[in-house]
Amino acid sequence: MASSIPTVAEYVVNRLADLGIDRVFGVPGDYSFPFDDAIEACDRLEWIVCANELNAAYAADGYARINGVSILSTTYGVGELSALNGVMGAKSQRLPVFHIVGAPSTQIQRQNLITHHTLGDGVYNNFRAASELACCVSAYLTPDNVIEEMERVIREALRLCQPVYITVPMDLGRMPIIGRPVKGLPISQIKRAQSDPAALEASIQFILEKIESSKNTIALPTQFIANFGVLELLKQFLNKSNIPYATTPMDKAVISEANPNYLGIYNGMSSSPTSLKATIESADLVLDIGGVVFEDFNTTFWTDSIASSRLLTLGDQFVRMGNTIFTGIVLSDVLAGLAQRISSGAKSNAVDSQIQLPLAGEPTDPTSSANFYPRLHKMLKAGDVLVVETGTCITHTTPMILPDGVGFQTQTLWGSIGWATPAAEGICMANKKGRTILVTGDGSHQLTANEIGVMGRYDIKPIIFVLNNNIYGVENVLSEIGPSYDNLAKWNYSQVPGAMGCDSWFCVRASTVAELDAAIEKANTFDGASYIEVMIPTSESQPLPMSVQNQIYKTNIPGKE
Ligand SMILES: Cc1ncc(C[n+]2csc(CCOP(=O)(O)OP(=O)(O)O)c2C)c(N)n1
Ligand SMILES: [Mg+2]
Repeated sequence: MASSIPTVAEYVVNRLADLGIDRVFGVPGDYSFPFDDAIEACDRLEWIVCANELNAAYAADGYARINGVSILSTTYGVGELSALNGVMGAKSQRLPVFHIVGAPSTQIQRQNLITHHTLGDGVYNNFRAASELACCVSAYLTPDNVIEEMERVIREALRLCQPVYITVPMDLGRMPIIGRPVKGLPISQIKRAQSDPAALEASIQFILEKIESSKNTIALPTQFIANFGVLELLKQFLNKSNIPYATTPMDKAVISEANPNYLGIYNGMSSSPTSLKATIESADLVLDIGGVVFEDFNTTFWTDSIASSRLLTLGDQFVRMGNTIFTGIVLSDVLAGLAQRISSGAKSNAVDSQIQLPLAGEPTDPTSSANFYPRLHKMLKAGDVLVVETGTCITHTTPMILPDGVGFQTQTLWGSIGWATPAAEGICMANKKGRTILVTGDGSHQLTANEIGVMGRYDIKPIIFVLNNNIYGVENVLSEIGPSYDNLAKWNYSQVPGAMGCDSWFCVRASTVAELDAAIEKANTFDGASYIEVMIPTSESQPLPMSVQNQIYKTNIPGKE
């Protein structure tokens, strides 16, 4: 910090850095200069200046998925509003992103001066409600409230696992704080919330009894377990109990898929293997650990059917089975109690489900989904994180059984295309264990491809596959006519990194299986970023037959015939 007494802005960024954050994603702006300068001056934080605020928000989302928490810095009005879609996505996916925003000084406000980034109406809080909506809690800082306010918002962000909105007028941001600064702990050492002891004991007892009296129990662990920082407790519980588990697409690979107890992906009528739907829906007891999102894309249009009398949810601050509900309890305590007290279960007889997809295709064959995905699967190894965009790539990658230690990140619920490219940047910066491999459709990539230049600037080394089918393929499939609005502007994708200054990147277009094999081999050994454009026939994306579309859109919407 610049002086012994930090300014409000310096205090904020340093207090957040205490949580174990080493970068800030954002775009600077004059109202934010107090924050921008404080970030620059903080030797624990690196400024990652993104191509725009939406990209920055997606990158902060990605970084928080691996690191547990992140910082996004934008300027008043024009900046914060551009970030909103991304921050809202982080809210829906339950990620604590601290969104810090500088505002016009209170001197400007008191004089009622018309100033830039406003509506010219002399109102300075027009955007507050919009930004607040994307967060679980907000703070309006002054020199004398900043210490307490930071403790409050950090606590709430971690308790609720959602974004926070923090703003300060420029003049106040540059003033020294009043009071005694707090030196915080890294998130791994913070107890995020506490349970009522009696409710906790009753809920654990209830769960143990249900498991004890069930002949076959199946667990559905969720991504939220990782977000809440209690993955190790989940692993202890499942390892000790030997309860078999599956996940929904949104929760894929939250724990290892290379385990005899792993059953597959529960996705309603598209479950993988197909028999898994019946296996889960006929189980005596299904343990929803963290709160499964029974959403259309996560259950193939609500074709899930688990009787509520057999579904035991270990939720965020509650446990529920039918009408029995325990409240005032937190997941970490419930899982810790279960891990400690569950009886050891017999080892499963199931065989290790690791399956390598057959490598289809002759060297001269044109590239296609049929020959691309098995090759993608083959290159994966422990430490890798696969980041997959919304689009046809998600349907192909969801059923893949991933090797031990391979992570999988997607934005199933919020589903904002363009997310994956900047999110891969944030994930790559947080992922110290291995490679970050992005798979994106071309249409999605066009929304946020300018972030490639930022990746080059900060010298990160992702492996990027852009699937060029020249169409919004998945939309075309879902449309009965295959409309022209799903066609794309033709880009020469493999030239994009070069144009954006990524001079040392390995960039190539693969049109045949031989070219794809050579590209993957090079990416596997190259000490640098790789960008591989894979040609996929547009003809793969044919509209689904009307009968199937009717099934998707009408028959399975609850309450409709
Ligand atoms: C921000 C946003 N805009 C529009 C959509 C609607 N949408 C969903 S998937 C998709 C097309 C994706 O196409 P592409 O990335 O090329 O993947 P493909 O299916 O062709 O492999 C669109 C436009 C969305 N989900 N998010
Ligand atoms: Mg496409």
